[in-house]
Amino acid sequence: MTVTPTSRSITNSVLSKEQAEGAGARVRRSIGRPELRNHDPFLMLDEFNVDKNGGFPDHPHRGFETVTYMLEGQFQHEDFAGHKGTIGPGDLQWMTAGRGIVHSEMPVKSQTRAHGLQLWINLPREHKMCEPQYQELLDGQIPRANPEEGVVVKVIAGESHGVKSQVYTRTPTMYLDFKVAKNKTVIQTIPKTYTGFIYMLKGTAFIGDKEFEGKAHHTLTFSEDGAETVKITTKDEDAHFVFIAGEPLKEPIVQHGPFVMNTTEDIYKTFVDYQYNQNGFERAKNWRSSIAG
Ligand code: FJE
Ligand code: FE
Repeated sequence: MTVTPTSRSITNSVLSKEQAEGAGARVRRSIGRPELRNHDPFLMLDEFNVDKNGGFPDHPHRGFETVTYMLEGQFQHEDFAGHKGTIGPGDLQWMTAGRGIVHSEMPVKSQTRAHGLQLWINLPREHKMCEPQYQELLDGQIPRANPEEGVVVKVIAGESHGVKSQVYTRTPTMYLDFKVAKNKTVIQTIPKTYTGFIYMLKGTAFIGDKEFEGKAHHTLTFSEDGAETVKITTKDEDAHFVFIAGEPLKEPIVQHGPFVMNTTEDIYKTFVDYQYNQNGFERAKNWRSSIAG
């Protein structure tokens, strides 16, 4: 007989060092780095730090979602359909690229530093070519769970301690931002079949029954043993981390930079569509953002 443990444990811990990305931006890559490739359904997680000279000028996406969560500073975005805005501290942009988005993501120039997280979530085959959609929430519109004094969970997607997010996830996903004071224990439930990880932003947390130590800028991946909770303890330091989990798609992944499809044939079609401004890229013709100059 096999016994299901009560808490998931940690199977891997990887440090993300800063690297150059985009145009003069710096990122700490979590999921997507060589040791953490394709953590199905997640493709990439970057902790980005951009000063006023950097950013991510005009570029396309197809076949997945980008979730941008600001921690400090302001980011502006503009796409080829004229959708634009500014994301400030604590705000969220959940962008379903679907069949195609071309956009620019740049810090607001008067700011000294823009700091945040961008997660790439793969889309299941039947949603890869869906109409693009934005779900945008200001900090104050994101619900909080407060299971005990000193523990605050922002529920970006999914559910924590009875508090549910209204974000629609085509790929079932949990995205929780935890701020935990020292000397606390929190139990977070997680569906049996989900894969998941914690990315540490600040301080130290101890995860699972064996209290695996997690420190800032480390990704800690969960065991896939069917346990339905994750036990998290703090000791002599406060901790800030994100808890991200989702249902694996178990589909073939063919990725070429910002295009993620199921087959090489569909990637080839995507290059043709992008080059000839068709099948979702119509508005890319002669478009240039006004913010990336
Ligand atoms: C990129 C394709 C991309 N990490 N973190 C290729 F889409 C990107 C890209 C980003 C990005 C954007 C933000 Cl706002 C935050 C990010 C990659 O836009 F950098 C490359 N090279
Ligand atoms: Fe982008």
